[in-house]
Amino acid sequence: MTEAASYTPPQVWQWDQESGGRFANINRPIAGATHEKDLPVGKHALQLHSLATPNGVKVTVMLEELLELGIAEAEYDAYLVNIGEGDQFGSGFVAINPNSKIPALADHSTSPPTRVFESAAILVYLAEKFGAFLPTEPTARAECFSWLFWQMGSAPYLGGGFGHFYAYAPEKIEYPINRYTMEVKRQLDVLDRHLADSQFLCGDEYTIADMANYGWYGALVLHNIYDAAEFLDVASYTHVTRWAKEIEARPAVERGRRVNRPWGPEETQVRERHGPEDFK
Ligand SMILES: N[C@@H](CCC(=O)N[C@@H](CS)C(=O)NCC(=O)O)C(=O)O
Repeated sequence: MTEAASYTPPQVWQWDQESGGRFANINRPIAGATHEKDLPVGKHALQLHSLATPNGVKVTVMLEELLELGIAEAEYDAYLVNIGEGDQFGSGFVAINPNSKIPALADHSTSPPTRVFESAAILVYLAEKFGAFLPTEPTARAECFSWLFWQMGSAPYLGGGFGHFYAYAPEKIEYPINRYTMEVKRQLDVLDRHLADSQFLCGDEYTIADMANYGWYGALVLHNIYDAAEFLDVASYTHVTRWAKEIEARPAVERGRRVNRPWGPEETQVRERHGPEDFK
């Protein structure tokens, strides 16, 4: 093992604003708004404020899947939240998500509007509102919730742990990279073993659990996030790859991945989405 720089924690931790790293300019040890800024409100009942990261894509995929089923009430306005610029700390955004993270949804079909934050809560809210992509039979519903919340508990080790130390930290430190690589490979193996015998995460029914897990693990095995595909040997997780490819071939997923995406080829970006014409 390589030598890590020694660090003796002080008695009481102090915020060092110069601590560096890719997200140093937005990381803070306090919550709340930094500036006054109202959110725009479009013409549809559902107002999404998001960005096409793995957590954001889960929700835009769900909304596009609902529209694909012909549910017109699932039409939505999607506004871009530039987290690198600190948009998530504007007063309007904090009012719908006190945790200052995308995605956040406001449903204006209720009075006052219903706010929903945390991607899994949004997926469940939409699934229950429209009666789709969430089994009603109790055993199947429990399996769906299990894989949905497995994803919510697991992905922070992938993103905040592995991704941070492998790709974003100002220096490569062997200890955390080893620790989180071990965990991410274990997670991929959990999925791979399960998907060896199952078309989707909850049997042969495509559900919000697949959408949530595809956002993260689909990006990992198909899109080389963190530039780590080779390092993690993602190609060896053949069942995860088969499952992710099957999901990615769905037209709603193709559209959902593009919404609120300010990067990649210009013609694939749909920075704001207000109707189907935005995909042209
Ligand atoms: N558990 C949350 C995580 C959301 C999250 O971490 N969002 C990130 C982008 S993927 C974000 O908004 N980060 C901005 C920040 O940390 O200031 C969810 O699933 O909705």
